[in-house]
Parts: sequence; C-alpha cells; structure tokens
Amino acid sequence: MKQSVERVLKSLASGSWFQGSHLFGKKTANGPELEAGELVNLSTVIGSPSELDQMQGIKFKDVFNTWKRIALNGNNPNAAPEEIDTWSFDDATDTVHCTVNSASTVGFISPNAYDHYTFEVDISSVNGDDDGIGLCLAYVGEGTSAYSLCLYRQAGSNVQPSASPVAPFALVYQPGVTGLPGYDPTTRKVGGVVGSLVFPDGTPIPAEGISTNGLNLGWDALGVVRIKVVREGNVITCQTSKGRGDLTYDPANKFVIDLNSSDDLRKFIPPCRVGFIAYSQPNASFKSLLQPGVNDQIIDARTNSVWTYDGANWSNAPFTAENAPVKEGRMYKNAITGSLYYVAGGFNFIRLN
Ligand SMILES: [Ca+2]
Ligand SMILES: [Ca+2]
Repeated sequence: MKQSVERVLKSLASGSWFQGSHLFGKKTANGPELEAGELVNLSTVIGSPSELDQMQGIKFKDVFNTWKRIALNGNNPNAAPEEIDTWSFDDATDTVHCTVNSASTVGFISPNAYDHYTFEVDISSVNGDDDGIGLCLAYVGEGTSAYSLCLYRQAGSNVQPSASPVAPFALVYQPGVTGLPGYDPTTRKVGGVVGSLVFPDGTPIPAEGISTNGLNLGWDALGVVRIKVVREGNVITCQTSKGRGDLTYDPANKFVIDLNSSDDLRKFIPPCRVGFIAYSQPNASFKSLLQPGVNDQIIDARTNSVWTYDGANWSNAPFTAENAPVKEGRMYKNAITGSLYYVAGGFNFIRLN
C-alpha cells in the first residue's frame, strides 16, 4: 500500500499538488486513477435568483450603505466635509445620484482591493451641466491621506482637478508630484485621449482638449456613456464610448498606462480599492455591467449551467460532464454570497451553507 501511494504521488504532475492537497478518485478509460486537488475551491457558484443578481452586478444599496465616502481634493479624501453625503439612493431602481454641483471629487470607494479586474459601467446624468463622471481605478491610503488614480469622463467642460485644457477622458493622479515620467504637473494627468470624442452637441472636441465650460450642451444631451477598464496586474486599459446614443468603443478613444513606468505609479501595483466618482456634475449616476472581483462566468447550481457575459448581455447554457466547470466529489465556496456546495456524483449540487 505504501509503495502504491508513493507511486501515485510520483506520477502526479509536478506542481499539481502541494502542502494540504487531497487525493481524489478519477475515472478514466484505463480504470481508476488518483488526482490531487483542494478540498474547498473558490467559485462563482450561485443557487438563487438573488445570488445570481448579486454576482451579475454591483448593488448600489451596498455601495450607498457600506462603501467609504470621499470628497477628495489632492491627498485629502475629506477635503469638503459638507460634500461627503451628497448622494441619494433610489431603492426601486437600485441607483445612486449625486445631489450637488460639487467642488470636490465626490464618490464611493470599495471595501475590497483588486489588481486584476474588468470594470464596465454606464455613466449618465439627466442634468444639463457638462462636468465629470467616472471611476476611481486605484485608491491607496486610510483616514486623512490618500493617493488616487481617478478616471474622469468630461462631457464638455474644462472643470476637473486639473488645469485647462483637459482631455474629455483622462486619468488623473492625486495629489500629484512633479517629475513623474509622462505626468503633466499642470494637469495632473497620467493618461488620457481626445480621440474622436465629441461635445454633447456633437461638435468634435479639439485635439488639445477642452478649454471652455458651458458652451456645448451637457450630460442631458450626451446621454449614457459606457466606460470599460481592464486591469491586468500593472497594465490598465481604459476605453470610452462617444455618447449621443453610441455605446460602442472606437479604438481612437482608448489609452493604456503601465503602473510599473514610474516610482509614483508603482504605489498602485498592489491590489487597490476602486470606486465611483463625480466632479461638479449634479445627478451623476452609474449602472455597473462588470465589476472587479467577479468572474465573467457564473455557475448555476440550480440548472447545471453557466452564465456568460458578452459585453452587453448575459446568456445561459447548460454544461456537460465533458466541459463541466466543477468536479464531482469537491466542495465549492462562493466568497461573495457566502454559499458552500458539495458536488456529488452526477454533478448533483448539494448546498451545505
Ligand atoms: Ca460645467
Ligand atoms: Ca458643475
């Protein structure tokens, strides 16, 4: 027996087992074999409509009630204390709206930190102002001092925590320092594009950026704008749609930054908190399509199927024994919903918690 176990262990592929591994039976054409694996695996498994809902999108009820509030200027996340709570929440539509024409960058910062994510959000405001709505892509610091990388989508004004002219789609480093390679100390900008973007009235934005405020209509005319951010370790890719009914991504309106390109940006290389922001834009609101911390494939234990997202819609397809995303005889925990499943023979999901 001892010899056969040793033979099995030696036959396992190098790197396939480690301290704490379990051995599991495996049925093959040549008869039974053993393979190593973890007793409990992290998974996107869901078992109810509300859990599916939870996995498919950020709940703004949670954002409103539990995420950190900021009224950011420079390195001070509480620079305008009177603007910290300037958000309303609508339970029926699960949306938040900015209630003021803020002087600081107001918003919400996530409790969790990420270094690999896809963040895709529809931003909008029914208000006629033309200022900034966006995302915080990385937030480092606690209490009274923070470093941040905030992505601003500007409808048509030169108002943003930077100097005029501003790019209509720009990543801004705060508090900012001089001497950062690729960093403009006047505008605090570390990346951004003008590309083929237009003012809310359809006028092309000049190549040098926006140097006016209030001349070309506002967010109520621009409508819904889609933003997609993909962070793969050090590299962050940002894309935006044009607005005015166009939700597609023109490659002209994309930029990439590498956090490993300077000492100042390297502070954001560890997993960082993210968030939703607005700058001087009343009624700013968000709809999250894909969010950090969630895989784009969700396993449905009710129907032995998987949900996948194509960039616009979720679709559902059954899995078979051949392409199953789980293995029989293993346990799967969903860290977001807290559920725990044991997958018995025949891919029978048994809920333990
Ligand atoms: Ca304005
Ligand atoms: Ca404003």
